[in-house]
Amino acid sequence: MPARRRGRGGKPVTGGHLVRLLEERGPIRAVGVVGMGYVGIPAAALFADSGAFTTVLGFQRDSPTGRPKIALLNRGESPLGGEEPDLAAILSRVVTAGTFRCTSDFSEIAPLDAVTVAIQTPFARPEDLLPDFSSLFEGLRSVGRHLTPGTLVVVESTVTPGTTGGPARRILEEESGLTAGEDFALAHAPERVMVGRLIRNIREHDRVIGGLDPASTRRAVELYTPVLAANRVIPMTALAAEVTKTAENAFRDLQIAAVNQLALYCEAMGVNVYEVRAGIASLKDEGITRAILYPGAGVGGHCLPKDTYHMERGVTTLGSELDFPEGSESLFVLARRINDFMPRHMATLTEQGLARAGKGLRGSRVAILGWAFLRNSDDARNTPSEVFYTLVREAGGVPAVHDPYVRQYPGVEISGDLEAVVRGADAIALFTAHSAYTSLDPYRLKTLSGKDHPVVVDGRNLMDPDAFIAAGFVYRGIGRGDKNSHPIRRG
Ligand code: SAJ
Repeated sequence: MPARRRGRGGKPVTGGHLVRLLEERGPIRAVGVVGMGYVGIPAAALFADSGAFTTVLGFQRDSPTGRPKIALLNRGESPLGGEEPDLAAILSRVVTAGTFRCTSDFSEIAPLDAVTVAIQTPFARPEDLLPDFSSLFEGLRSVGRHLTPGTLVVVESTVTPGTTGGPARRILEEESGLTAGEDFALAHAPERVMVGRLIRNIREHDRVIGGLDPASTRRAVELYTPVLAANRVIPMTALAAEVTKTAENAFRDLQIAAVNQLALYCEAMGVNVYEVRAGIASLKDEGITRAILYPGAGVGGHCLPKDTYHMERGVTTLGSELDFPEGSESLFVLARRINDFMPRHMATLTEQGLARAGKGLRGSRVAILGWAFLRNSDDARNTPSEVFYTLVREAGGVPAVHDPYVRQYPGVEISGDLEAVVRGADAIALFTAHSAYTSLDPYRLKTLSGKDHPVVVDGRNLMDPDAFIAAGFVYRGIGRGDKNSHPIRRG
């Protein structure tokens, strides 16, 4: 391990050395972004397009999947799927202007003034809820190997609280022989982008920026200010920024769990949760809000299912003397359990509906409408539909999946032909609120099913219960306690 930098007399250099180094460097001019994914690409494009920086380099590993990405980006084209407003135009502009270039040569980090790291941190194995930081740490090692005094390093990935000042700092120091907060600046600026609005989110969301020390925070604020449109930079410590990011998603997950539990209660009490929801939402005044969200078939995506566990792991590893009700489970973990229960509840509703039609799941064909975790998206990460699909198969049912956007998924056949998927179905379960499902014709679906009393289970409140009941369906809906015990009509 390279010897740590030492000052006169051999003592480790401490104090305002970093401030002097940053002053000597002057304003940030050359920026690097490590990780050309859905976070790094728009970030690099906006840095390059801001007019504040002369050079922006995108760093991508030279791998079978990385190489084509580099070529595309250097042609000013986006390798990202789906609609991303403004991204293609900005990329083309900055490549033509020569302010952005993509490379796999990490030695080009050495002359840069700032380097951000935007590498995803998925679950290693969802069941053990431990993040896989291997790619992020490999990226940090590449940065550390070429890090020079006075450079700013920013971690944008969502990480367990304590990562920036802990393992990330250690890797950078070990690889460079430099000291964070003395020889280089280190900060965490969590990404807050959503697929489909990457450019808008970076420009318009307030930006939480947390440095290991005040000088690092100030330097990171200098880096991001030029790309923020009207919004604010919110400076804090790196640890506070890590907690902010994981908690903001834990809170959203909690809000969804609260209304999901209310939906289960309304089913049990014979009430329509959507009427109750509208009633609750009507109470608003200065400073009074219920922020009640929507119940549904489950919570998927790349953020909410994991960020609660990042926060909980932060408390476990960093928390000293946590004072909490004896033997009580974390509210946030319970929220995760409730949200993860919803696709199971969908299976129960399906079984109940089939029983009303004198059938069971075994041998029944179950059409699943929607595989994406979000409406009108092709993103299927951690989709609740997969939990339901597995339950149906384990019960001896035959699932058939339709999605208008998702074309492929490991081990699952997904069709874009709705009528083919519904044909012969004993039950139809709606999981994703795609626009394609907002005007389904009950009589057409019943004809396609070929059944006297097919079952329909509405996981996203898209269907009119009375219309489907009138057509002869057995109806079940999340939160529809007012309809779930309806008499069966001839249709
Ligand atoms: N969901 C519900 N009920 C709701 C809202 C969402 O069941 O009322 C479900 C969705 O169906 C989906 C899951 O939750 O399966 C996640 O939906 P989401 O709207 O939270 O979308 P995400 O996962 O892309 O969340 C992102 C997050 N943004 C970032 O991490 C930068 C989250 O912090 C944002 O609040 C959210 O976008 C947003 O508000 O758009």
